[in-house]
Amino acid sequence: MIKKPEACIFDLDGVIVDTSWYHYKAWQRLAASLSIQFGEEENQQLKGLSRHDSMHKILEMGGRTMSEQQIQRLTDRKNEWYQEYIADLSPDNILEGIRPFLDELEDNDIRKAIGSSSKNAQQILEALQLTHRFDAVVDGDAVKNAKPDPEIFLRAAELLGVSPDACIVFEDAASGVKAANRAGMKSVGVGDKHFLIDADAVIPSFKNMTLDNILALLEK
Ligand code: B16
Ligand code: MG
Repeated sequence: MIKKPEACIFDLDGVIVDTSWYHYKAWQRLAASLSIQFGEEENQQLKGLSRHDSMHKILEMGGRTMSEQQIQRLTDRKNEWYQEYIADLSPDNILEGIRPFLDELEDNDIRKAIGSSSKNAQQILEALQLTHRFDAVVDGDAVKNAKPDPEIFLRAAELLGVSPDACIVFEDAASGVKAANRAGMKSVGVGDKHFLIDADAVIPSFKNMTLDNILALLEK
């Protein structure tokens, strides 16, 4: 069997917590205000991108251009709506299987980090009461380049003091899988295989998932 990793790096939105739905709803509301068509397919292309890059992508989809000042105003509005949607976030929103998997990593002395493009990541981890479970948190405020750039994951490995090839990344976004692959880490997609074709392995969720299950999938 493939060697146990020294560290696991988790994406936040869509892997640890179900907030990706609220990102979707807030972007859809913004796109509607601009009369730009925005559904599930379009949303997949946004996952993992920074707020600013997501806004650019939506404008591109609508064949529109705007000044940076207008873009700033719109992304601020989107974030206000998103903040309203996640105001009641609690540990109940942690996705199924995450807690036992974190326990298993701790039992095996495997380090854990968050690698998220979100500037709301720290606040979300606090609301979930999960901050103390991670040895490092790298979020959208900590880096210059968001996913698909590998900076977020490389910074996490550096903070953990672990070599990139000894890390497994868990990601629900194609852009995040790309970032993990570019960082020279193993990538495990979480969700629909159809959108995660570049991942080394894909799991539907963490429900009933153990480290051995994942290592076996990575070996194939
Ligand atoms: P914010 P992740 C990403 O988080 C989301 O997938 C993406 O939809 C969002 O636009 C991005 O964070 C920025 O989030 O507006 O909160 O700064 O999946 O990398 O944890
Ligand atoms: Mg995500």
